[in-house]
Amino acid sequence: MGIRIQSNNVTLDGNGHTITGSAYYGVQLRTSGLGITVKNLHVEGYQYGVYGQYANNNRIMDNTLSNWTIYGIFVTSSDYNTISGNTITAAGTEAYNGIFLHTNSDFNHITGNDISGGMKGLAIQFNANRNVFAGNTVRDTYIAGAFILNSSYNSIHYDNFINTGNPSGLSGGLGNMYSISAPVGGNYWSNYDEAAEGCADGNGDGFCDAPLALNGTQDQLPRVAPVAGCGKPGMTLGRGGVYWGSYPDYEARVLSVDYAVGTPAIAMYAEVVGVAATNGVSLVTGLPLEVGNLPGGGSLGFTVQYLVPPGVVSFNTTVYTTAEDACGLPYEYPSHYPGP
Ligand SMILES: [Ca+2]
Ligand SMILES: [Ca+2]
Repeated sequence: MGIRIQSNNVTLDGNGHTITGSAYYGVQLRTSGLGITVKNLHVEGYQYGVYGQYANNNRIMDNTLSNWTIYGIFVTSSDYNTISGNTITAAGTEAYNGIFLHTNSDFNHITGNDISGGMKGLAIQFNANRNVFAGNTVRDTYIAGAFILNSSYNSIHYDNFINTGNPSGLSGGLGNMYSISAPVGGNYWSNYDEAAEGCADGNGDGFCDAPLALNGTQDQLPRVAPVAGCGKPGMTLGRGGVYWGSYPDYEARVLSVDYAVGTPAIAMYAEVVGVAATNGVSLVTGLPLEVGNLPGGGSLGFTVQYLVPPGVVSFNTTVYTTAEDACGLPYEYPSHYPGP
């Protein structure tokens, strides 16, 4: 036995220290574990690196799980957990899965992990639904990079699958996806990234022009090059024209201001969630205002209309936007909207 956590709202910060053993569990979350954080811990050996049962709303982050012999991270009947930034390395090809979401494990968010060895990098099985696996790298697995069995509405996108064979895919279940819409798209597959392997990118959009057939499904937008990870979008806001849109607008004192949101990294579903203004100026434009999906290096424009009281000749304004990064993690610019 390694470490068993039986209380809620506990943080275990390993601070880089190592626990070593060969028993069942390196770290075990039990008794309806809630709000537990396990981070910066090196778990060496054990059959299960981290094991959770009825464990919800926990964070397993930035740990190193090495030489586990059955599963790196195994959760069953466990929801809303964040599993991020872990390095998960199997003892050998006879170990099973790097991450295993088992029976009734739903709404887990798995990002930025580096998983290698074992039979499968990720397995989602037995009515485990609505989990997201994005921004991870899976390499050198014996059977599959990722496989979904009899589970529904899971999304596996924006990951790197390097030397993972190609029986990834699914069997049974509904609504599972190996790609979402551009600019995020699907996954990078090292066995489908060049013309000789069937991946041509004639239109230069960074996605293979033909989908990749997987077991029981497809990656609709396989990526030509590996992804670098999630990447907060790092949005910027530029101001364009300031003008009365029409004579009726002028008479009603409705002022239009053009803006453009730019980003060096992919930003999904960017939208304006709040606008603050001084000097009694109020907002005409309804919120939230959808900006759209921004590819990395791109920008999109939008217009905000203000109601300017008589006699006001200048005012300051702050536009608050939100977006998701390529892994679906929230991002706020320039900060959290404090409310009207
Ligand atoms: Ca290749
Ligand atoms: Ca293409």
